[in-house]
Amino acid sequence: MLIKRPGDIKPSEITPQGIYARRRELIKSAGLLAVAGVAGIGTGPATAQTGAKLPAIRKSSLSTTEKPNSFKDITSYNNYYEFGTDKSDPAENARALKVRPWSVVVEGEVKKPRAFGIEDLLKFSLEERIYRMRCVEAWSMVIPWVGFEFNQIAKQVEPTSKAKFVEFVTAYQTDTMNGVRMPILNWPYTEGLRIDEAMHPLTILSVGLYDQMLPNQSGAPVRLVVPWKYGFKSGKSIVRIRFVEKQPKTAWESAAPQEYGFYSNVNPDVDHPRWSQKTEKRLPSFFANRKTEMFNGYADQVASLYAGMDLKKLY
Ligand SMILES: Nc1nc2c(c(=O)[nH]1)N[C@H]1C(S)=C(S)[C@@H](COP(=O)(O)O)O[C@H]1N2
Ligand SMILES: [Mo]
Repeated sequence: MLIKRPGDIKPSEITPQGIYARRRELIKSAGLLAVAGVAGIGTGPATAQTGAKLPAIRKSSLSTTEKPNSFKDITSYNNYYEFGTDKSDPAENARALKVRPWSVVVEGEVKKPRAFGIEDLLKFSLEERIYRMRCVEAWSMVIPWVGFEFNQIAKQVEPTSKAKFVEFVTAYQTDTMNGVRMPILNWPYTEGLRIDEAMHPLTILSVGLYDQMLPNQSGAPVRLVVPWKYGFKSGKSIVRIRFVEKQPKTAWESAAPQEYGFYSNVNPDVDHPRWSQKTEKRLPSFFANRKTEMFNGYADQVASLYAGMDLKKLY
């Protein structure tokens, strides 16, 4: 194959535009269109649960009162690079994702490691959490997730005193994900949180959107949601959760360490090396005329987690 190994790519090539240009180039030069075509199939029983109606869901006092984006906005403009790097790619290509059977293995520094089938996860008491979500690319949306607090999982597996961080590993399906043939990231996509961030009541595992099971492009059947951090911290289609002692390396840190830190808290005072983070466009508006707020507006709830830390260094 003509594809470079991830280590051969300069971080400067990993701009949204750079990825796009590279991909066009690769498709042309390697004839990958045929390979990419596998993502068109996949509407069999394996995906039957996606989109199914959820029962009446409790409302949460932790929801924003801002007006949510439409279901269509939320599911037609996505980042899910395993299915392509254009915002419209996941809606099209993630149809192939196999979401049943599904289980999430929870292991590492815990007293009771176990796997949770998706059926087990759906038994947690689900509530609606309407959150502002802010992408590092300076766009934002308001999204009515349905899910449960991550700390509910922790309660069941009982982390040991050595558990200082949590690593999240997402699905790697070489037969359904056309994007993983591109050396954009070290697949599978991984993310991490410090244990107190993971245990914070705002951190949820989401299984639904509005009154439906999560659409595939949104991270079916289960994804993380961390509303005070840039969107990439919210890993989609999670298969493994590890409680660990040392700070895990995340996929974006490995790809471009000078651009993406471990914490990645939304912060208008720390620009991305190549663009400002002071403002954002609230989709579907086209204009970046909205002021970005510290911790994406969740400072009252989470600022204390970072007391004494230099957030310009630890971005
Ligand atoms: N597995 C995986 N998870 C991912 C991504 C991805 O490419 N792969 N993109 C991230 C980014 S950059 C953002 S902004 C959010 C987007 O979530 P949404 O499309 O549901 O709004 O998902 C995050 N989770
Ligand atoms: Mo993002």
